[in-house]
Amino acid sequence: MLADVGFVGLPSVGKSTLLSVISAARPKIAAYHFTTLSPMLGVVAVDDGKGFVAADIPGLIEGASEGAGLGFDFLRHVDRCRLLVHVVDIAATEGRDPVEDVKLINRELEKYSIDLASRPQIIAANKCDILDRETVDIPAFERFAAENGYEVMYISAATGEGIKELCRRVYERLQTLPEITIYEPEYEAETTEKALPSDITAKREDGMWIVEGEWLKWLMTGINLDDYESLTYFDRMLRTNGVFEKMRSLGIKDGDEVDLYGLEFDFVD
Ligand SMILES: Nc1nc2c(ncn2[C@@H]2O[C@H](COP(=O)(O)OP(=O)(O)OP(=O)(O)O)[C@@H](O)[C@H]2O)c(=O)[nH]1
Ligand SMILES: [Mg+2]
Repeated sequence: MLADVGFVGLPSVGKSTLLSVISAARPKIAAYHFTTLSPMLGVVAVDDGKGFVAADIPGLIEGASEGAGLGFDFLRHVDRCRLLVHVVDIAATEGRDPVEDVKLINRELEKYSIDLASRPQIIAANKCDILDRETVDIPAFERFAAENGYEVMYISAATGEGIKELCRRVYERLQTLPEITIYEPEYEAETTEKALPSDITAKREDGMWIVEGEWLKWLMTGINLDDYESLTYFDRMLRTNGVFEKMRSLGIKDGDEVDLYGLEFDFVD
């Protein structure tokens, strides 16, 4: 089952509470950070038989892209989501600034995948039940959202306020969004048995690293370099199979020029 919608946000903003009130899923909910350790899906029903699938994932924090907190390996669970519900603690219960929180999460998403970061977002401004308008500058939050084109819905996962409206709106938005296609060649399993991703060689010619390997060559033949999804897939394959790590161990450093069967780029792990 694939999720149509993914919940993103800092720890303890109420992502799991939200999933628990809109679906039959029973995620763990608690007042400490990183309560959710692995993604969870829920089927959300919106009036007569219509609905969508939502994925609750662990909280992201600053530096998640470098492995801080739980890192963000689980973001692949929302890779195919057509819409993100960005949950923010609008009551600033931990003394944070909701505008900065939204910016922080979006920066981390961008570091993971520009593609994922550019998916449409609805901001679910949660914990409205305990919002104190004297301490939180709501007009400033509204201005920030308007300037960035974010739709904001004020909710309380605790009292149920605004929850029905949020679900309806998510459903409506989904109707206008195309399916996400992620390029994955069908012959992957068969070929990977023959060669290992780590079997690569690197030699330096005129300041350029020439990197070669059977698995790499096989991967390259299935990639359409003009297609963004395809390149994203390629990057992910190299990353998850430890090829960047291996390249580093062969002496390749940040900023070095690399040639992979004609694909030239500056190495940045
Ligand atoms: N007052 C109030 N508290 C809420 C609301 N939503 C969630 N909470 C509380 O906030 C705390 C964190 O909620 P979770 O749903 O576990 O938060 P999360 O975003 O899933 O957190 P992680 O899994 O750690 O990323 C819990 O104590 C919830 O009871 C809300 O709308 N109002
Ligand atoms: Mg959670």
